[in-house]
Amino acid sequence: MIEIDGQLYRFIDTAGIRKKSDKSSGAEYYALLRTEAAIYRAELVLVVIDVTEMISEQDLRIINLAIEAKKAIVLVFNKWDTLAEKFDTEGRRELLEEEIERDLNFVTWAPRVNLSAKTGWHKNRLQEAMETALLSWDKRIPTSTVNAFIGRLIAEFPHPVRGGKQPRIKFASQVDSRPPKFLLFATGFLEHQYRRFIERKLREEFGFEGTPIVVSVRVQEKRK
Ligand SMILES: Nc1nc2c(ncn2[C@@H]2O[C@H](COP(=O)(O)OP(=O)(O)OP(=O)(O)O)[C@@H](O)[C@H]2O)c(=O)[nH]1
Ligand SMILES: [Mg+2]
Repeated sequence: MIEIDGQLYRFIDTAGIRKKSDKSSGAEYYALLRTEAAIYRAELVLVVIDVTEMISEQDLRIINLAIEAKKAIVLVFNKWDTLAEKFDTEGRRELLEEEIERDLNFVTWAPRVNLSAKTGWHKNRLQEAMETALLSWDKRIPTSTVNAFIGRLIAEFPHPVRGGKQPRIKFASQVDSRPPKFLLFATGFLEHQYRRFIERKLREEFGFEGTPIVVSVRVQEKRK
């Protein structure tokens, strides 16, 4: 239990999962199982990434586990002291930016905190990012607001016509939180691309920084 600014948090520390660990001992397997269990118990996952090494498959695996478990996420880039100009002779800082752009483009919604556990640099920024993510995870948008927004959106960007048919969203509502879940009632099948578009627009409008969101569609066929 750790108190930060009068707010109490329970942290679960997990064993690091290393690329070079001895697979034959099974240690890596059990570490991953325990990490998975910890993720399921948590509300928020702080994924600590070591900036002295390339973003690894393991890092991406942990992020994916957290997304699948539908938890709030903050990406913590640790050991930033090593990226100070006088130490960063090999241009690690620039490479890191490229790696982030290339490998982490599927979690652009997660806040990122650059810090150094060693020197304490920026450690005060962690709580703000955690609170942002948790607030998003908890957020509830009133149905009237969601509906009005979706109404305006589909008026401006209607679903493409397919085979003479054009599915319409008749009603939309946030049906759950932790994380936010939206249900769209449509007159026909909504294409994957269009769903993604709606999801992106919901994020733009309501700012779900730090949380996955779920968008489901229910198709209600017209009565003959
Ligand atoms: N330069 C630098 N080194 C750090 C920083 N944070 C941790 N380290 C070093 O990294 C090494 C690993 O630190 P740990 O705190 O044991 O890391 P961990 O992720 O808990 O490791 P496991 O529990 O074994 O998975 C140690 O040698 C630390 O001194 C940092 O901000 N800067
Ligand atoms: Mg440790």
